[in-house]
Amino acid sequence: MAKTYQTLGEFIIDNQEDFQYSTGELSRLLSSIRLATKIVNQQVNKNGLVDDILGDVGEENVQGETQKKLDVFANETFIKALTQREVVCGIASEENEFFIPVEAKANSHLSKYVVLIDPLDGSSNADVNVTVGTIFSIYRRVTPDGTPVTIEDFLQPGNKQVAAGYVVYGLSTMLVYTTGKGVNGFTLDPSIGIFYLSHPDMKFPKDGGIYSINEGNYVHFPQGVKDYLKYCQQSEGDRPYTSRYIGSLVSDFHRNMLKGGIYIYPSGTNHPYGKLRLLYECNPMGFLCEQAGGKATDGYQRIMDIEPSELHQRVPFFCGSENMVNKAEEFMTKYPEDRIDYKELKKISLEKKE
Ligand code: P6P
Repeated sequence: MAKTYQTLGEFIIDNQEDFQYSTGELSRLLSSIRLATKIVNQQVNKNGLVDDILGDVGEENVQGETQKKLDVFANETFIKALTQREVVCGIASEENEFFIPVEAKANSHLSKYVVLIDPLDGSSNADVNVTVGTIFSIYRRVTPDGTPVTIEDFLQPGNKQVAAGYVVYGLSTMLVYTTGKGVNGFTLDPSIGIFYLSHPDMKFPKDGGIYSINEGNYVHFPQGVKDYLKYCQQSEGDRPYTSRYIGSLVSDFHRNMLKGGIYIYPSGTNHPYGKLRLLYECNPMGFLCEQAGGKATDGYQRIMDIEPSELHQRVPFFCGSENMVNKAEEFMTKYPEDRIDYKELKKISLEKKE
């Protein structure tokens, strides 16, 4: 594919008019994410060279996971980049228990966007030099402009997203995002700190031969997942399926989008609602997946139609090549008792808050 030499900055501006009511605010928001990505990339690439950035902070984040310094650094970098440029009115992060309201500076105005972010997804891989990523999701606020954000601005279904993207800090660093007009990938030239359009109009193959799942949890899987895995492993003829699992959603998703495949993190006895978070992992990756012609569900229903009930809510996640997700769902729907009732979860959550 010929190198287009179009930079991410030019692409954002050139496509600004695609976006309704665009006042340039979304473009500035995306540029803030671009800046933070470059700063985080620099630290990620120092792995093993800089003692003060590796290893555990020792504290636990809201997920009960030991926070690694790189997690904390990435989180602080994205929050700083987004708040200093006043391009958002609120931020929610995997690393923070509560959302962060952003106050407008003197004689300035509050942005109409909120961002939800997983600043360093798969960070446990960082210490062993395996690819990690960042995931972000952008919404227009639903409460009145100019007032402080509320939890309602964050608890929106994924089908209301205005933009979503990920960064994969791999052999090269790529930023892949959508504003609802397809998916485009940009590769960083670290020598000059510029992202170039390297993967225009990315598409999930309709079929694929890769399944990505942590088979170490096999005994905990719902029966439908066990049946689907057996289907993949016992398929006739030469083995059309292979298992590839990096332990980093962004990396597994990125490879499956380029080659064709399915990523599954199901519910199970060890994760009753799955492990992945709906708002800042599954919805943004689901938006990208659908925009690239793939399919993203919880094994039964479209992930982006789920009504969220909690900021750090977890859901089962099936995502990738459309025909592979459809086949997995054929097995899942034989067991309706494993389907999650999100309306009931929302009701319980509201009752708890009263
Ligand atoms: P497990 C990383 O923590 C993450 O959220 C995803 O990036 C990754 O696919 C998954 O969890 C790995 O979880 O339980 O297989 O280690």
